[in-house]
Amino acid sequence: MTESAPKAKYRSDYQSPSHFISDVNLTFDLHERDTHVTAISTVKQNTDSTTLLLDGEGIELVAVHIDGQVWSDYKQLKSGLELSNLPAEFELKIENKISPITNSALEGLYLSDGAYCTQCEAEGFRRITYFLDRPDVLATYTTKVIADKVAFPHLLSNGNKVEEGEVDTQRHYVIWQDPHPKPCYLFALVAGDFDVLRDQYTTRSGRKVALEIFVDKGNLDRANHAMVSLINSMKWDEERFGLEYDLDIYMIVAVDFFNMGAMENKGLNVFNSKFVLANEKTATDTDYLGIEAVIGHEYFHNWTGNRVTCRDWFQLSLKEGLTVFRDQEFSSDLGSRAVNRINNVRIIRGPQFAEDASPMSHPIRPEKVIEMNNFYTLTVYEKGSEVIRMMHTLLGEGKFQAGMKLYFDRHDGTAATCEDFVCAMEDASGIDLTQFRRWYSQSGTPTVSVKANYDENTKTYALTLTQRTKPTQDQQEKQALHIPFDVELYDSEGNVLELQCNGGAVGNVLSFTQQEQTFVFENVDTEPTPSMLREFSAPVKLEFDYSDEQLAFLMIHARNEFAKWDAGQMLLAKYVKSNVEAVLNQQAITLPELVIDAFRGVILNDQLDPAFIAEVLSLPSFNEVAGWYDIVSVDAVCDVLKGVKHIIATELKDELSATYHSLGQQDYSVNHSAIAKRALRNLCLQYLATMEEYASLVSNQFDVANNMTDTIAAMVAANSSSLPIRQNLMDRYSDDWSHDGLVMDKWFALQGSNPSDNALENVKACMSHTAFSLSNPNRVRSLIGSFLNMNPRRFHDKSGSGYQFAGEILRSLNESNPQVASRLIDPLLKFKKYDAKRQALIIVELEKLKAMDNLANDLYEKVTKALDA
Ligand code: B3K
Ligand code: ZN
Repeated sequence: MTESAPKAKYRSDYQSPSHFISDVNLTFDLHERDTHVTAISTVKQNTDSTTLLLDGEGIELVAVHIDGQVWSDYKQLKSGLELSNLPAEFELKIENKISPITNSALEGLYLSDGAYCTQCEAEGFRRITYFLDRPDVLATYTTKVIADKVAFPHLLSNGNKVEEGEVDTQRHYVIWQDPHPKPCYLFALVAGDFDVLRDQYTTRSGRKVALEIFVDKGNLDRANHAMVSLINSMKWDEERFGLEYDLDIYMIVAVDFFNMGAMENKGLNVFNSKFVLANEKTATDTDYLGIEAVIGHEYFHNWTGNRVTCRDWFQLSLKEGLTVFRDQEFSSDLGSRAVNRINNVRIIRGPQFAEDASPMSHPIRPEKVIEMNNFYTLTVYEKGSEVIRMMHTLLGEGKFQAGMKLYFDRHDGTAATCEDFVCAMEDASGIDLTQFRRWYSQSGTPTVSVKANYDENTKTYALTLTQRTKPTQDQQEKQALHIPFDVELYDSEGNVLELQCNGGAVGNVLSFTQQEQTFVFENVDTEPTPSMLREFSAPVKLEFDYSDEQLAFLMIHARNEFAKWDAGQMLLAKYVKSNVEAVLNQQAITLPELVIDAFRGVILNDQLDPAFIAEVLSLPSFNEVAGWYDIVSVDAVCDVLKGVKHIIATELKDELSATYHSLGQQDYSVNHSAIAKRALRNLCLQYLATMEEYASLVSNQFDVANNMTDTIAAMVAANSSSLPIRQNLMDRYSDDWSHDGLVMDKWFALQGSNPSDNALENVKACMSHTAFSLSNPNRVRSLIGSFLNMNPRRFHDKSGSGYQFAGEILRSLNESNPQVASRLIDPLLKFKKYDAKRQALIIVELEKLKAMDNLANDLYEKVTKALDA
């Protein structure tokens, strides 16, 4: 373990900074090993302290000047620089050196395939220079970048370009000025040799904005979709939120080495190339939709995150939850609302619920943090977005937008808190959100159990709701939450009943605020079928004893697609659970005719969107199913998911095959209807591939595919059904694409999730593939991440070989890139979900990590939480 244990920070300890910095003048003289940074800041005392503690990590101090004079009254500490006896206002000049080429953690200034780039959120700026690296210190930035002319023709930073010129015959410079005050986490610098895709956008009020997307040389033909998505985002934010862009230029740079998806630096987004580059040969429909969502997300941060930022990092969900909500709405307005909602709900019900139940469980606004990078979580982002969505449901679009407007009126240009946001929503709407605020402070997943009672004499239908949140590791006591509970009642003909309570009509969204609460609906002539938690109106687990007939009924009659899908999922869940029991008792896996017929009805319904049908026919993932159990029987669940898939395939063979053949398309285009057809056709292929007789359909699709979506669908089918042609398809793909890491990521992911016995040896062998590198986060996530997260059978092999492999990789990444290591470790933290033997094997690996003398804070925080549990 580390010599002195890392210290946690608490939300309750927030204090405003001792000093503010109003503007910064930065100069970067770029050299691989020896970049010289000069930072001249205007500093003003904010408290009575004459001491200023600047953050700094891994940097070499060269000189300190105050008001032009050499300053020697300072101490260099492990985590920064302490300046003492300072005047009330002064100009601070710091000179220091950094070494981008040895920066493998990809935080601060580093090299990505020869191009300089930065990543400062959350606390990376302190690896660039000594600074008040906290989001409530907002300054205007002027940045001069100097580098070799030939190797780095493009020198970029935030804001507008104000000057450029030559330093000498070899080196040139550019000066950028960002007029908008920002925290240092939004600072960015890029220097490299790129191809540039250019366009222009004119905002609603007439501002002309230059749009530039920088990609590696030769990749220009893969940048169009990103540009279209950017323009769509700018337009959508004006139309739906009334928000316009505020600079004359918007730049996006795609880099291959990046720890996450993208970063919203003011005016200069840096993106993982995965979320920029796409053409039909290299990218799937899912990639295209991912690009649209991430381009939108980063663009929307310009207002929710940049113009109004976070006071401290505990408030992260203020910008992330809200911006995820905005990007989900963007994708839903542009594409299929139902399909988007389904996919977002799958994330909550699968990995987010799992996080809520894990040793890392935390509220969307955490109380205690050791390493901030560990809190860019599904809880803060996705559950955070659900919390915003619940407010939207309670207020309605009109009042919600009034709340947004008030929020910007009050907080534009400042650093705000989650409380500020809720206050704005409350003040603009007049709706009391006092109890609702508990969603910000309470962790864990509530379960809502419902009991129904129909009284024929009084013609009333009563729903009694109880809510309970299990204790979580971080919080034992749980309180009742304000849950918007959206409900509809159907008569036996499938007509929707108007809801009436206490003699008057009521809306569909019930405010469920107590531990137990009964809602009595009047004038209900016959016993109705309830459709509940419609649109997943709150991030909770629903328990209700539906009969198979009621669920099949809702799959047909529910008015909205999400409710139909959800009924289908509940029906599947019942039979996944009962079959797990059966398998554990050595009985056969079965599905009743009613279930088969219900799904047959959906596949044959030509009124439904094919993309939606594909969602209805998709089984829950292993990880989602695992969440239904305290201790999960890995092999039984895998057997059941495979068995149920096979039964549906054999029973619906004719319908699946006919649908497959009816949905072929000559040309490839990326629009909702074309994507929807491919989605359903490829879903049919996945089912058909479970039957030997259809192996040739898979290889034929691979042979004739004119786009990556169809190619990958064939490979996924061959991989998951372990078809004999699998190896041949894998080899041909690798022959075509070994030169392109991004395209090879799909191949690596298939290797990682390969269900066959020798998957682990193959994964190890793949680490020597020319396209693989442990220093590239995308490669690591594709190959190793998919083995840990998407290959339950092999990762949880009883021998412990999967866990040992994970341990080895984690020990290596702990040194080179702790952030990537910390993401990868998550499945190991959940060891309590497995049997005693597996638990013991995982604990061995966690203990080995804990014993390392250079364990990074990122892993320290997670490993100790898991072992303390
Ligand atoms: N704000 C960044 C995430 C930064 C992660 C730091 N470890 C991307 C985003 O959410 O848009
Ligand atoms: Zn974000």
